[in-house]
Amino acid sequence: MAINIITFGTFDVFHLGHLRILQRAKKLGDYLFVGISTDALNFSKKGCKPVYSQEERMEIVASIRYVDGVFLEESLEQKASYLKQYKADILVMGDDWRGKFDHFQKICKVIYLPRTPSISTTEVIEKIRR
Ligand code: C2G
Repeated sequence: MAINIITFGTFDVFHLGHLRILQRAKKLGDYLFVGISTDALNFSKKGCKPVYSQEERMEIVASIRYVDGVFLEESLEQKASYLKQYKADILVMGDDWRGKFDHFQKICKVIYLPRTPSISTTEVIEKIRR
């Protein structure tokens, strides 16, 4: 039986940290599905609009060779239904989310992978600004 992996994120100003979590997530199974935070969800979480629109972020992530499908994550509360819809066997998140998704362990396995050090969208934006 194929193993389905699912992960979520904004993936704004796509960088190596994003690429590496997708690569490592894909290695854990056969199919990788990625929920991309909508612009509205991002605004509600972080109080600002992403640099790239949800359509642009979806198109970029969908083109990554480790990714088999993308969809929009409209709200954090719908996570359980996304996990069921995509028949997820494993939910992968970066360890900045450690512990936050443990309650989904009744639906699927939950794995937190270490973040790639020293890179973030915020830092890239800061570097360009300077
Ligand atoms: N990431 C990483 N290394 C970095 C930066 C990010 O491994 N240096 C991972 C994060 O841990 C996350 C994924 O890349 O798993 C996407 O990162 P973000 O776009 O920052 O995602 P976020 O806004 O935290 O959205 O429902 C959960 C949210 O949608 C997660």
